[in-house]
Amino acid sequence: MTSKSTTLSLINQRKPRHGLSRELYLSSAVYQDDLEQIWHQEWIFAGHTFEIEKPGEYITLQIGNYPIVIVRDSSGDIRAFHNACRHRGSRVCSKAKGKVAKLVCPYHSWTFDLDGKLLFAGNMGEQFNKSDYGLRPAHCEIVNTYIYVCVAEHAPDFSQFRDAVSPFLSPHQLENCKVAYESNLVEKGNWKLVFENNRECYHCDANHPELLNSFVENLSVAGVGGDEDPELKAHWERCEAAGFPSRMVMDQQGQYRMTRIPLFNNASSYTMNGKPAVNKRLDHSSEPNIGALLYFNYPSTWNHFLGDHALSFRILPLSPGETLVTTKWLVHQDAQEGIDYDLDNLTKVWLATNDQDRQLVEETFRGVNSPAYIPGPFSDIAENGVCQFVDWYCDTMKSKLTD
Ligand code: 3BY
Ligand code: FES
Ligand code: FE
Repeated sequence: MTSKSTTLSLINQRKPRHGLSRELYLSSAVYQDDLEQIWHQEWIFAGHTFEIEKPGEYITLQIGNYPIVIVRDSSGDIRAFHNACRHRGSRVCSKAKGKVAKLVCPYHSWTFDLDGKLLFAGNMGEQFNKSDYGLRPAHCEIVNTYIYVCVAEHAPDFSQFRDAVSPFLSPHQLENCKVAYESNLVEKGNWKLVFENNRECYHCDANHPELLNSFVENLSVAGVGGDEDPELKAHWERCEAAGFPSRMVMDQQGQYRMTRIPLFNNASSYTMNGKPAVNKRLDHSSEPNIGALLYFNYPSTWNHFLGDHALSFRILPLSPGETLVTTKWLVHQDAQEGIDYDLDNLTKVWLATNDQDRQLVEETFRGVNSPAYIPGPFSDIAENGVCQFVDWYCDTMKSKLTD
């Protein structure tokens, strides 16, 4: 059997409302199929426009097998390129971020303009035509400062997601933000375990003491419902009256979802005491407590937006058993560290939570490694979100592998 039909039959063997089998987490053939069918096809969250504010500023990331560089060009536009030199293939930019006048390959100094054009290539002779060797572009779209990249030859439609998410994000004025702190964790677990873990709070009571000062999982939010919960309905109505789209929107295919939830005990931020960490708000509203807007977009990101700050999370698979989790704490660009916010106070809860989640993912990855592991059932009450993710994964893989 080819790897594709092996992956398909593993997916077809999954029992409804049960976890995935061990091979779907461990096998390098399945991992390659995940890359080819999902990571190399879908729109992947790369970073924020305000991370590359000035011409020549760039960030790099690895999307499966594809190294990518995203740069602001001299006219202020953001462009994504395959970070592989058109000479002999070296990565042109090897750092995570930087600022350059031109993109100069470290190997033989081929020099590309910020728009990707090849400007200089020494010793290539008379016949050599520089215009044939510009950097290869990747698809790039921006929605409310979120830069998304797609490495497929033909990218899927982005406009439906943009139209759905933009009204939710717009009141938060992300274009006035800066990154106050960034953390990068390599979790020793398959990327699907990382997203499964994120989609439930069944584990929160036993594992997230810091987060539970402010976060309470609304069980109807994780899955599909919501309207039947009077507290949530009242929260949505209050926030919408204040100009914040809030009522849950779930993509038909289940790839993305937005919803605004109330926090625990009237907390307004993810701090130890529930009070704002930053004394400059992102939005221009006088509504004292807007709770948290949550949005995820499979396979690469989940996000939280509060009154005083926002958090973006990006996951990138590194191997079957390693996933990079990048977290950014976003605050108003005028907020000054030490004056308007204390960095420890701002980051404490999610640094602790991320590390706890890393341990949960790693312990699960070790457990599913056992030949004796058999996928167990999901809770109908507390694991609808995980089931929704696993269903999306299986449906997506099935439809792509049978195309
Ligand atoms: O990380 C998340 O977005 C979700 C919500 C809080 C904890 N986790 C289950
Ligand atoms: Fe880039 Fe040779 S590989 S200049
Ligand atoms: Fe968690």
